[in-house]
Amino acid sequence: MPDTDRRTLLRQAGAGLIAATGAALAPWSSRAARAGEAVTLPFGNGERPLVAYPGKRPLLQMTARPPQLETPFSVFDEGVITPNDAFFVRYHLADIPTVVDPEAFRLTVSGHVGAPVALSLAELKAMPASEIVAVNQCSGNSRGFVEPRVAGGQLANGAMGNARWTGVPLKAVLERAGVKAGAVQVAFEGLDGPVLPATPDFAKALGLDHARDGEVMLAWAMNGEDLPWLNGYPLRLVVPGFYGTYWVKHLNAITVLDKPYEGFWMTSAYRIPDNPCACVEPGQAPKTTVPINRFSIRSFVTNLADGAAIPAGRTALRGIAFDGGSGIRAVAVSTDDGHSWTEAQLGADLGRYAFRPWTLSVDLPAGPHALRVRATGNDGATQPMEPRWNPPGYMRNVVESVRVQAA
Ligand SMILES: Nc1nc2c(c(=O)[nH]1)N[C@H]1C(S)=C(S)[C@@H](COP(=O)(O)O)O[C@H]1N2
Ligand SMILES: [Mo]
Repeated sequence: MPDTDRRTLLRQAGAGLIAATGAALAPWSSRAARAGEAVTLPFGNGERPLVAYPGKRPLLQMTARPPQLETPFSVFDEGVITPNDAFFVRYHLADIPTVVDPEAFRLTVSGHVGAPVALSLAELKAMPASEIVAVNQCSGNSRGFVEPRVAGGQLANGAMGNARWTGVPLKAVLERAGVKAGAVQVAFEGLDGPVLPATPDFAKALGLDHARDGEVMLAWAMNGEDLPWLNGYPLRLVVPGFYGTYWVKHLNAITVLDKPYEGFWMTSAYRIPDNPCACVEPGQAPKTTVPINRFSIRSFVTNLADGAAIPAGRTALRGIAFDGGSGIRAVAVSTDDGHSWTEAQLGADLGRYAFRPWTLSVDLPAGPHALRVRATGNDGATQPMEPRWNPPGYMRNVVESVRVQAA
């Protein structure tokens, strides 16, 4: 797209977010233009104001500093791609960048490399591009439903989204600097930082083989447009199938390491029990932990909300499913508490990291019903009927159930 068209588009869409000669996030005052309404999520302390940030439609605000916004669940019924203006926002540190000059921006690749490089956006965009449709999901998505309750952001199911990412494979960028023998990991840092110097800066690391798998990418575009500011403008890491914590936003520094990265966000935070279910008895602490990694498999009904009143009879159900990259083999629905399951029809396949849409018509006589949905991956993994529990409330993937009243 010619630059002038892009600017016009961004001006129309982004409420003045991107200036013609550079880019800046609108000041706080105009940022928090309230949409005025509030939503109550179905758990204790679930009241959330709907707030419209620059480039975003009104989203459920979990915190304002830093902005943490959840996608209203009805958005997932609008289409299999999550629109940029509805995509969730997660930050750890309040000092988020508010100005980026796309001409002056550099991505550095240094550490255990032959020759450190500093690449401009133009240089990155001149490399052979890659594209992938992939789900980004926060480790703590759905944490608000965890019983017994756990500490952390109390999210419903809207800390996920499915987008088409355009960028350059990390592998190609690492080759530009030349990874030296003995390298074991690659660490990633963005432009945001802590407000207090004592707070550890946000940084994540991947194993070298993973970093060079050709799928992990540095993305500058999301659904055909520049990354929204709050989703990491001008560049972010995309780690298909892995939890969002690795998808470092405003990415500006890559460091190749000859020993494992020791930073707080790898060695203390974002860790799961080191066992096949990533779970422990409620209230217990795991003996050993490992860094969180691939998504657990999930599925949802998107066209009926819990508590909906519907006409009795034939009812069309719609929804989505996804996993950590094996791809969805089947989705099934039960209307009898899991005794019997009817296989749904799978929709368009946008790739093994994308939301997979599904549809099914069911007969619902007058009365109350619980609609349960369960996906199975190509790797044979499926969803449990009972929720797993771990202290940080990560990786929830219990079979969801939607209660409806047919009349
Ligand atoms: N620079 C930076 N990148 C970050 C984070 C952050 O705090 N700072 N949070 C991570 C986490 S935990 C998640 S879930 C995703 C969320 O991506 P989104 O805000 O684009 O939805 O960003 C990741 N990348
Ligand atoms: Mo996250």
